[in-house]
Amino acid sequence: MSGWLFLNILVTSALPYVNNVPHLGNIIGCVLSADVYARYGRLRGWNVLYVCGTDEYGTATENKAREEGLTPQQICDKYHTVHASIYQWFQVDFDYFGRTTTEKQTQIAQNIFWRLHERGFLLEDTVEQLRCEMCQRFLADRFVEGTCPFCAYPEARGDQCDKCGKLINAVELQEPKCKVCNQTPVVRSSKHLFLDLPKLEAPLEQWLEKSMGSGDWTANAKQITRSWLRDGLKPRCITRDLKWGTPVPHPDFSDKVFYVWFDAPIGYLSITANYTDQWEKWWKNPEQVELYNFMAKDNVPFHSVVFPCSLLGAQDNYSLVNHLVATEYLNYEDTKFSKSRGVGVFGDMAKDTGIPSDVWRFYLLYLRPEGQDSAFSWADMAIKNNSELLNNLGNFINRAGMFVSKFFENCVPAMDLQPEDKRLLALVGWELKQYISLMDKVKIRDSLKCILNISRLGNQYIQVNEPWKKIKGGDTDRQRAGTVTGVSVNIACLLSVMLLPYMPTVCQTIREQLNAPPTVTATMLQGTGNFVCCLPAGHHIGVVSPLFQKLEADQIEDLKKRFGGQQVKPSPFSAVTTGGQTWPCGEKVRALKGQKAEKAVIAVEVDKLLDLKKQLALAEGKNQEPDQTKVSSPALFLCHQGNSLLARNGNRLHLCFIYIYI
Ligand code: B3M
Ligand code: ZN
Repeated sequence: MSGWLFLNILVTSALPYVNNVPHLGNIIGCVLSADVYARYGRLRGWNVLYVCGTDEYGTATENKAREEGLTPQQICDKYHTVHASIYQWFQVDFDYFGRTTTEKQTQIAQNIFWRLHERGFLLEDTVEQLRCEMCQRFLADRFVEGTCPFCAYPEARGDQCDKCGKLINAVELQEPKCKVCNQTPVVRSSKHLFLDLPKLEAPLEQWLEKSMGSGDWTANAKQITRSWLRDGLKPRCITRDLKWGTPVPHPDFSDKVFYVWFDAPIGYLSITANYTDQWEKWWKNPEQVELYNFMAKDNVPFHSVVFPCSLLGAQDNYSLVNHLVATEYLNYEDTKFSKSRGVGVFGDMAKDTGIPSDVWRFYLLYLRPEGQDSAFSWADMAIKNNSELLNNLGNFINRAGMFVSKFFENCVPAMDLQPEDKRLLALVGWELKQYISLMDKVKIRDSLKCILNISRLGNQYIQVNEPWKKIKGGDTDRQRAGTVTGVSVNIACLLSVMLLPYMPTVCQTIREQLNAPPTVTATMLQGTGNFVCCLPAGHHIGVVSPLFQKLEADQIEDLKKRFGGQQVKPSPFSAVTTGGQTWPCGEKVRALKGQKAEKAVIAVEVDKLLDLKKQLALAEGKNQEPDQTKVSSPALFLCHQGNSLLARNGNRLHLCFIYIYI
């Protein structure tokens, strides 16, 4: 946030793909992070609009439909509901959670398309592609298999060979086969439209300089964007030979749809349009709107380069991103989340653990991969719950409330502030200011620490002053017990306000227990940012009870077994097992193949190996095309130092993502 001028805050979370159940990494990467910021903005009294929705078009949906024997529309309907209910359970408070398969999406996407066309920002080119006549469709690279033209491996994919690791152009595969029906596809050339990014590069750079200069872009977002620009932009194909997509309105391309990455970000606009007729006040009003885009880092180039170019080229005074907030990756225990391998905790499982939604939110936000990768761990979740929530935060708030109810008949006592109390309030005030300035800069994980610091200070204060002893003493002691109790319960009240973005239910419970007036939020966070006494002497509080429960070791072991996917079984992937010997990945694959291991087991190792190769190639500055299905990349070769990603060997790493998605 730059100053106080902009009070219309438009918050978006990357639109999750509809065809999967999101895992914890997906949830913290976008919807939950954006939710905390949106809630914080509302707390501050800003005019916030938070929109999100499911990203529903594309091959992945078509394939899922085939897999489940449903139509693409049925798949979208089914999984849209799954997503919506997961986010509801996590208390993600969207103003509107929509979807991309709507009439408004078609209207707005086609309008942007025509404007780009009229202004000469689209190019035509012919592309050679494989087409399966049996299935009557062009084959996405991942849906064709054949013999590798380099190493003759018979099961090479259309984009890459799993044996030699070389990138392949699908039309170069020998004896290609359609993965769905096993027929031989034919090479067809097809005319496509490209967004002329080179022509838009100058206005883009001009705008980026301004936006990055005044907005809060995370370091990774700036770096990924700059690495794209450094090599110069190339025209980008925006059409695909598919059925499940927004139709291209141009008569020469009437059998095509838009490429999902051209289409999906337009979803932000159409979802808003489905929410309100006034959508243009948000999306065509750059002077009065501050736009915050939340996402995981693999989505950055589409939000900082491709989509802004579409909007700039359309020349319709669109609001462009002012703050691009990208997380690093959340890993699961010591590995990656993986849908295909069933590893990790998925959104629909969280509620079945019996651990409250607020505790899940707390732990994910405490871990938020802000600036560097982090890892979810069951054991650590128990530790953080027991130490930070139960012993620190919950303990302080509960003691403060209990003193009022037990020693002062539910009535906040008179306070006569001594230097020691004033010192405490100054420290609390400092943490509050810190919280506000970190939140303003979207440092969500860091500002959570301010809350925990305050309750730690509060616990020490109670410990030193021992009101439970002083209450039994003479008048002076009793008065001192009163002051300490009154100060503590007011700090507890402040904590409830600061907690709201993170733990909305707990916040509400504390307020009920303290019988806090509804005006507390306005008083505490919309004013000067100084600590204010909201529960004056004489205020009656409600019924106080503990806020958190201990997570026991055996309980967490159980949960890990039930919900941890393959991690808990003795796994051939996690440790190197063969003969107790340590195998580098490549050897391991060969060994497994030698042992005629299951295809799926080998595939996992091959995946790891390819990932390593990819990281290495990136580290060496080679340009590779990452697999668009990857949710996260391993931190194996990456370490984070300050603002720059460095390879372990000290080479500067130019991150470059090129996604081919059809
Ligand atoms: N659905 C990719 C993802 O979920 C994509 C984001 C679209 S944002 C407009 O990572
Ligand atoms: Zn086929």
